[in-house]
Amino acid sequence: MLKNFNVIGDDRGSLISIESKTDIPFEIKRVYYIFGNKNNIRRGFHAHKNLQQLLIAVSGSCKILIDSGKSKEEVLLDSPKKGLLIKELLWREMFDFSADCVLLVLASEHYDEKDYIRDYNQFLDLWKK
Ligand code: T46
Repeated sequence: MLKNFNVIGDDRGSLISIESKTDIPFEIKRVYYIFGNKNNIRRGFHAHKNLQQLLIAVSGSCKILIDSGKSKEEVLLDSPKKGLLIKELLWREMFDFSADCVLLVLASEHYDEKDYIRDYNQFLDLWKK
């Protein structure tokens, strides 16, 4: 789900504030950011069992493929004013990173490799149950 954030602007510039439970539906337990990606690389290729995340291209742009197991959608993140909320059990791939892209991620849980579903067929099987 794409969200547009309110910009608090004045003659010095702009500021966006994101608060847990108010602007996003979870408590933020972890923050990470992805940057300096090589040309034409694609990242992700997994789903999460429980994790919810909000992705924001705070600089530059990238595209995100969201696959629900039944349909696929491509989302362009090209503004710090936009955030993509990715709930659990959605396959994601990130690609077309601009050289200046900094992809900020706010996450609902601490890092846990056991929460990852990295096998696409296993992901599809979950939706068949
Ligand atoms: C996601 C997309 C949007 C950590 O040690 N701590 C962390 O918090 C994260 C996110 C990663 N790592 C380690 C695990 C790997 O050895 O960093 C390495 C790269 O992670 P990964 O290959 O999973 O990165 P991406 O870009 O494919 O996926 C990341 C997140 O892992 C994932 O949750 O939804 O960004």
